[in-house]
Amino acid sequence: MSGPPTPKAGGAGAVSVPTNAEAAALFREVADLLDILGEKFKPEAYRRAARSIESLTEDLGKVAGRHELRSIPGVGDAIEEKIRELLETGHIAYRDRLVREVPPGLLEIVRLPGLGPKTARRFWVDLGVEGPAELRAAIEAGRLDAMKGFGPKKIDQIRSALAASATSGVPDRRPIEAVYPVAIRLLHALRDGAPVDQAEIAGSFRRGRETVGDLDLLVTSGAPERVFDVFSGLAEVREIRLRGGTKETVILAGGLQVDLRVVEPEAFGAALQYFTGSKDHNVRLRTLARDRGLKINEYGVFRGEERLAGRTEEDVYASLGLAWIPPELREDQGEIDDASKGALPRLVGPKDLGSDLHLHLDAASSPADVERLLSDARARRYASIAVVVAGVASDGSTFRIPADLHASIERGARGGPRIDRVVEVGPGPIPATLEGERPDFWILRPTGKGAEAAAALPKVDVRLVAHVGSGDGDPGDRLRPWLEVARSRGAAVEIGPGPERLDSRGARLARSLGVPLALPTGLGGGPEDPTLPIALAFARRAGATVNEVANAGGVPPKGGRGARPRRPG
Ligand code: DGT
Ligand code: CA
Ligand code: CA
Repeated sequence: MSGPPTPKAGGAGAVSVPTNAEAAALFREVADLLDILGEKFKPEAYRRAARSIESLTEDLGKVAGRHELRSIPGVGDAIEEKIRELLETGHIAYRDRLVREVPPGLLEIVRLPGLGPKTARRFWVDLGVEGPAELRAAIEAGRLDAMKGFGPKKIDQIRSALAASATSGVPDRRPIEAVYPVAIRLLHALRDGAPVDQAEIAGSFRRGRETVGDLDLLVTSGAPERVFDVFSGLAEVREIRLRGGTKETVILAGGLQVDLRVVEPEAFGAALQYFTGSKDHNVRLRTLARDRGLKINEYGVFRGEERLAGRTEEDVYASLGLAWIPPELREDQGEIDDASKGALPRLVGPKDLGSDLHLHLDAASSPADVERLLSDARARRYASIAVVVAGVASDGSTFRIPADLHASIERGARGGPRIDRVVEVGPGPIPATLEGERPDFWILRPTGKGAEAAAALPKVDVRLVAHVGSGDGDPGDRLRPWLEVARSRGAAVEIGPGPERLDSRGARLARSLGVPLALPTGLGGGPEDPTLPIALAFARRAGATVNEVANAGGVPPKGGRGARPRRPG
């Protein structure tokens, strides 16, 4: 999605050696630039070289070291020289010159879905268009209508591609929970329907980052072509962007880009490590390797020619003297130091969850839904679940679940788990309509009033502060008062996906203030429900251990005042 990476100079005047992927991206960029400049055969030559470089199963530097660059398909004198220049200096002067000849906006146009360099050239030459904004203006002025090859449908496509890319200056990123269902479907489609042995999702998705730019899938297979055929034939896939020997890039119906790479089993762990990133984490790892006289890349960890590790991630980290680092921590925030000292936290995991503190039913829910929650909870061996039976809505009005649901909750849980009944209130006095409620515990949610109003809430047993979002930007000032309320009440704060929960930054702040986290469990949601996996990812990114999660690690305390004498069976 972002442009070709520019190799950065490493520390102490050293040139950071570009990866094969970086080199290929640069040559592909050269091809695009030449196309825009109207060159005839050269662009295809550079693209061919880029494809070959991408399909190499070893480092370009290694091939160069053996003086065998010319054996790479598509690499002749001119390209060999540029590869050497790139490896030695981190730059290709020819590429830099071409960049100066072409208006930068044209490369942005090239990167829009459905558009290529030849089309960008036509906009430039025929219409004088030099960037996305001018292209948008040209479309609105009807100047494309007269151009050959641009029917109304094509023009509409370009218009929406422009609109999608224009929402902000930064590349289009999506909330991870929005990407989760399709990511899981793609993974399972590969595991079940393609000749793959191992298959994993890498990249920011695996790190549980709040937003995802594109998806990175990794598989091992003896038949890459068949894997690509299966993959690009999936219903979710709208178009194939690029297919090489070991990599395919597709665009999904919703516009999301997915990179699928086939790697050797001996290198699967190294590739998984490399493509999980983050880039900053990888850069630090490379430095550490170099300090130890080793080299790490997407094929393994090497001493000279000898591969010390590559098959599993554990081996890769171990060969550098490190404990395996959970992907959620790989952001270069001190985790490599911790791993070298054996000081990584034992992060909370899915098996640690033991109860649910916050389930909602609504007017459309039926007793069968209550049953489904219970049977899911049983399958997960939860000790209890909590259902909101009444409360104050975000608009200040009060609600109560229908009588038949009440009845089924009363009847429910014969064979466990316990059902806690919960009432949600805002800060301030309890509304008259809810005064008679005697729930097992209370949830506090902000309802327009500030956190200071919580002082007026009677001393009821508030066990959770929920429906508080991190919002955009620095969550600190807005969150702190609510977290103080949670702490003073002995309540946990809910984290997880969506605007009404804390993300990993909010979770980190909560931890730093000693406020326990509560994870929504997504009971009843099915295998594609992102709620629990993403909540866990955020908790783990925040460094949370099992002791810091209110609904993890053993049986939760029984309901407070008003608890009925009912036990799990
Ligand atoms: P995203 O897609 O923007 O949400 O973030 P990531 O982290 O998934 O980044 P992406 O998809 O560009 O690449 C996946 C990982 O692969 C990244 O975290 C580190 C590694 N990687 C990919 N391309 C490069 C590269 O050109 N240089 C370096 N050093 N690492 C790379
Ligand atoms: Ca990615
Ligand atoms: Ca990617």
